[in-house]
Amino acid sequence: MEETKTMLTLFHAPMSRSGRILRLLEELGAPYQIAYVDIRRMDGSGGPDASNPHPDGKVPALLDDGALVTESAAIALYLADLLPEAGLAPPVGSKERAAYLTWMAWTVGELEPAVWSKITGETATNPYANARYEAAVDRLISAVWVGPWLMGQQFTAADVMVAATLQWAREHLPESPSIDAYLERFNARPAALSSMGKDSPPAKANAA
Ligand SMILES: N[C@@H](CCC(=O)N[C@@H](CS)C(=O)NCC(=O)O)C(=O)O
Repeated sequence: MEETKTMLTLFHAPMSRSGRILRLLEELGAPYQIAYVDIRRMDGSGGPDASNPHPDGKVPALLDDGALVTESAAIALYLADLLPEAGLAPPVGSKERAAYLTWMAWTVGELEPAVWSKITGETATNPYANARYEAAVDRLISAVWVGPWLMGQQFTAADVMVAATLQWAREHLPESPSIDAYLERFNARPAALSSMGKDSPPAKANAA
């Protein structure tokens, strides 16, 4: 069989959505490099970085030997399928793929917008936004209550997407021992420590 050689580059900014792809790469055990880039931050700091190939100057962006993938969910799907031996994605064509793809799309299509509507206060003034938020919370809690992972015993890239979102969104969600226990399980995995250590660029050695 022909060996696939791939050079993956993750364009990453500390404390941002690219952290979940960094975590996924650590979970996958893939050889990759990180290109740390600047981004425009909500507090007005930062700005688009000329070295970032993302068309909107955002992160994450992934280059695989010149092929550019953007959008967290697309990158996560791409990577987990690229490295099937890591076992983080059910095989294409399998029935397990149904739930897996659903969770992937749900994270960016429902969970994230629901949390944002809570953060902006829209849930307090707009009943539709509030109902959408409540539905996302209910679905999340009933999934993680069963556990240990979204797809039962199998930890998948969908858990990385959901749990990494929960890491920053936790304070905007209701009290729930099930969510907390799910996050604890996620944070106890070995890749948690290694990805955390790479979130910021290595400090430059002090001049003697
Ligand atoms: N839908 C995109 C969102 C990416 C995104 O908004 N990333 C933020 C960081 S958390 C960013 O790069 N912002 C810079 C900007 O808006 O210019 C994804 O999931 O990849």
